[in-house]
Amino acid sequence: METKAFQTSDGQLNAHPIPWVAAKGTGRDIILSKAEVISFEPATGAELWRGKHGNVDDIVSRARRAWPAWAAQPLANRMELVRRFANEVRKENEKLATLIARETGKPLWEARTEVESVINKVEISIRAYAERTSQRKLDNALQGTAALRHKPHGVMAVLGPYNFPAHLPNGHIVPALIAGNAIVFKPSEKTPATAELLVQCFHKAGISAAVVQLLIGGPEEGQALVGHEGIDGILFTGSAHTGIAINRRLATRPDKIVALEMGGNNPLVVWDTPKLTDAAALVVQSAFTSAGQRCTAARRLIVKAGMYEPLIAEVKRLADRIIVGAPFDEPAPFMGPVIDNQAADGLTESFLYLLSHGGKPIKHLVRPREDLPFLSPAIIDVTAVKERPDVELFGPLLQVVKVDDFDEAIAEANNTRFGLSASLVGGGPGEYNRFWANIRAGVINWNRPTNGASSSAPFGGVGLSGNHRPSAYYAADYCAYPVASTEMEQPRALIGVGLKEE
Ligand code: UN1
Repeated sequence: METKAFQTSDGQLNAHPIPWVAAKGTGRDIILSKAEVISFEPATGAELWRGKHGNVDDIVSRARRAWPAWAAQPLANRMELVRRFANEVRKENEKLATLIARETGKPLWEARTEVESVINKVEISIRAYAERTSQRKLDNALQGTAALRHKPHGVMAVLGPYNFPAHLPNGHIVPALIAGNAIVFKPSEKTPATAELLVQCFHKAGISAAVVQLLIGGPEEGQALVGHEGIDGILFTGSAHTGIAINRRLATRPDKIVALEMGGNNPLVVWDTPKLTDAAALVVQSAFTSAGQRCTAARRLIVKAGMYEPLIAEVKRLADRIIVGAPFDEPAPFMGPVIDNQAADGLTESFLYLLSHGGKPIKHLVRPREDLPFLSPAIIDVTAVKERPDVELFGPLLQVVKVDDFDEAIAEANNTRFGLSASLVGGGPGEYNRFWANIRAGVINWNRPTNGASSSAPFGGVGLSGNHRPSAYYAADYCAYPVASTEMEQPRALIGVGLKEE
């Protein structure tokens, strides 16, 4: 199987000839139309939505004009308005869940959990604002008062992903609004319909249409937005490929705040445990939830040699039972298709690449229909693959590595430039302590899946997974900047030394 070397502007990222899956929006939507974004239902191929590309200059200048009044509102008003937004989403919950399911292909039950997360994010963000960025009087007894207060940056660009088209952009938008920023939201060109409905909920809640605006477009609009003088910050969730391009573009602009939530090549280590069924369930949940399209999905299963046979047998048995289906199928599927045919092609190619480089298939990647992006969960033992490509394979493809001792397991787990999430399943407290101390990742779990990170905790990673601006609970930190002030009602000063006699 011959794979094309992938040409990218950042060279080293894709030095390996494995395709960089779902890295950029160059799908058929863009090919079909340059003036319109068209989204398709992955599960049926039917067109779902189309809309004209927005005008970046117009949208940004409208946001700039609206921002000062929004920032000048009392904080309590802004909090009240985002709470109203939560109510609007609650009213539209079935409509929004149905739309997410249609547009991403994820099962309806899962789309409903996404809507719940959107609603819950509001109270969490209000708490986070108060805890992380509220006003504080500082101790400064003899020198007047000293205060710590936070100011919004101005107009924030939110660039969203397609895997959680409502929840993840919302996790930037809500904290940024509370802090007093205006928002230009550019969704993934694969999920504009969900974005449109989300933005309507903000407007119905009474937030001015100029304070939260939708920018429809493809990579061109994304790039124009990132480089726009009227934008004060970029809050991005997506691939490392695009995140690095944003970072490079703004390398000479330290004045702009950039928060990058990128991918992972996340390890799940299985050590000694008598609870095989639970261990297998954690593996399957971590690798195949959302058809593997989570930044936190386990990509690499690292197993102790002695556990290998029984664990893999149990994982395979469970994976064989997974129902792959359309979002509204009955009985409900565990997972839907991947986002589009291009992504399915890339994953198929990656699987074949690993096979032809010494990978041993445990469960083949099957694509029942050539014209639709449904993929079966796939598992491949890559222990014998000499150079394992350290890329994020964004789909239901789990690579397995067998190791002999715990040091080797940790080294293998850390054998990545990414560092988003990692889990240890089994082992005792001593092993977990070693794991926790030595693993490089922003989410480290024990006997829990690699995914499903709490919105009440900071969410981000090290290495290529982010730029040290964790989101979720810590999103408040990058939505406002601290201003330290010392203050007195009257000027009072005296120079005590170094003056000539009068
Ligand atoms: C995941 O667990 O796969 O609110 C994503 C957030 C995080 C996202 C988690 N809970 O940003």
